[in-house]
Amino acid sequence: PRIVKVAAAQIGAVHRDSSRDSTISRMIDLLNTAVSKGAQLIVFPECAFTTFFPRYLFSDPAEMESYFEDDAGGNSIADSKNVKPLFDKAREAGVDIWVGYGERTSSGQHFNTAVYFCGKTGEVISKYRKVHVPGFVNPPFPGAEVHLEKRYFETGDLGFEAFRAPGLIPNALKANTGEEDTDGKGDAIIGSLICNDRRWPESWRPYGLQGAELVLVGFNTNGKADDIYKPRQPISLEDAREQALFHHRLSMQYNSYANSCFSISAGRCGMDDGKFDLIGGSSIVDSDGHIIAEAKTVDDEVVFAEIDLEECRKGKKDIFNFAVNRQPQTYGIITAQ
Ligand code: CDT
Repeated sequence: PRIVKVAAAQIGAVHRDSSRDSTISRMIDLLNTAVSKGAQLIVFPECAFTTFFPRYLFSDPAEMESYFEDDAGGNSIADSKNVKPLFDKAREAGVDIWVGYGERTSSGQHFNTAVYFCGKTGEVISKYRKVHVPGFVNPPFPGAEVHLEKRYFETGDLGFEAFRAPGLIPNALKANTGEEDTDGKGDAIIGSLICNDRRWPESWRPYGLQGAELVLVGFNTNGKADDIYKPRQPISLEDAREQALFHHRLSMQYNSYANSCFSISAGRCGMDDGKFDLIGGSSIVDSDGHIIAEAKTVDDEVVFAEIDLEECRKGKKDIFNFAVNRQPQTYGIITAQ
């Protein structure tokens, strides 16, 4: 067996005027709780340090910029004074963390980004920039409270590059065949996705093709339908949440199954500013598509599981043995422009 102890650190309501410091201190509490359960890897949500700001149309550009972290590449996010205490804690505890944030590059570009930070080496070892940026550039009518991610983020330009996490768990499985990987790199093969990406099979398959055993996802998903997506028949808040949770689970479960990988999803949830409802449902899903642990609240909560990456072998060697069963010569339409 290749056992690894993992956690999703779900974060409840964070308001427009919540300070970074108060959110970071909640995240450190979550990290400590996860560590006390034995977690080696802790996944935090998308845009974890602030409220989900793309829902606002800012009249003051300085306020918009205040939600971003400056990131010149390399390890800089871990050294950024706004958020350093979280990375320092991870380093101190020797645990790996994955966390999403609004990234402002040195050339002034803005991305919806996540990094994987290795607690043992104290380094950011992977960065991912959200590819499927949903929503609008402009509100469809004045005053519409809609998702404005396309206004604030560029399309991610780093592709779907799987990576190895040094020291997390040895003996990765080879992409395609599920055989032992003897290239000497050894460690678990991991991929990153951010929120809306999880709904697209096209985001998962590149990781599956690289042999991913674990896909990490941060999300902010509305329970209440945005104005523009209002259902024809008004539905209750409870029903709206249930529908949103259904599609979240469907995406995590099917794509974990179809790529024979485990997945961990961590959500920002709860009622932001008393009116923006975000679903919980942070989860750990096995490589057969079963939910093995799921959040019970819409508040700060650690979802924990001990998983055996060896289980990925089953699908990778059998029905989803890509080398044997895929027919890529027939899939051209998927990448045609
Ligand atoms: N954060 C994020 O990507 N949320 C989207 C909502 C899309 S509604 C325009 C999601 O897919 O959950």
